[in-house]
Amino acid sequence: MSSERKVRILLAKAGLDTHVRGISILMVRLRDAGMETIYTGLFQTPETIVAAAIQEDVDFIFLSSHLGGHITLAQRIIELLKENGAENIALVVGGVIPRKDFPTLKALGVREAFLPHTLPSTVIDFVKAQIAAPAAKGK
Ligand code: B12
Repeated sequence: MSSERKVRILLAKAGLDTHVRGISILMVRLRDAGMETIYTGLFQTPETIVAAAIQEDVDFIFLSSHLGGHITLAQRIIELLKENGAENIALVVGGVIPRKDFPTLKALGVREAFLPHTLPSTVIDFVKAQIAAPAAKGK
């Protein structure tokens, strides 16, 4: 990992989904691993998430979704990233994401999706691998 700039990750919850335990644990673990984390708080929209991501100059948006809205949310977030010329920000989704939705999410442009009960260490390894391969990351 470059010592110049820490990787920056925006963690987001959208709509009426208040399942915050996973994202809270993840945020602390990412921080402990030396990454910069920004949390949006609850009840966000794709518009507020993308605006915050651009303003905070993040590398990743981590959308945590537990109530089944992940495909609609991901589609809109990716649309907004494109509209704002911010395709370099990678969208990653986790929470309660069924495996059957992975192909749809990937086709929309989601960088990676994670199944329920994914360990923070798995997510940290993923981010480190993305940083080590900047071409894959699109930056
Ligand atoms: C605890 C819980 C609640 C608590 C939430 C407390 C809180 N403030 O967080 C309460 C009781 C409030 C609740 C309410 C509801 N819940 Co609830 N809840 C759960 C439960 C049992 C556990 C979630 C949890 O905290 N897990 C522990 C954390 C640590 O794990 P995690 O969230 O999976 O996160 C880890 C990973 O997934 C990953 N991760 C998480 N997010 C992300 C994001 C990214 C980008 C990445 C990379 C990784 C990642 O990292 C985390 C750390 O390892 C789940 C069932 C389950 N087993 O998941 C149902 C569940 C999510 N709930 C469900 C439902 C339906 C509801 C209610 C609608 C019930 C109702 N009728 O009122 C409400 C909705 C409330 C709302 N507005 O959001 C359903 C959702 C169904 C679906 N998606 O199809 C589930 C799946 C239960 C079920 N089997 O039906 N719930």
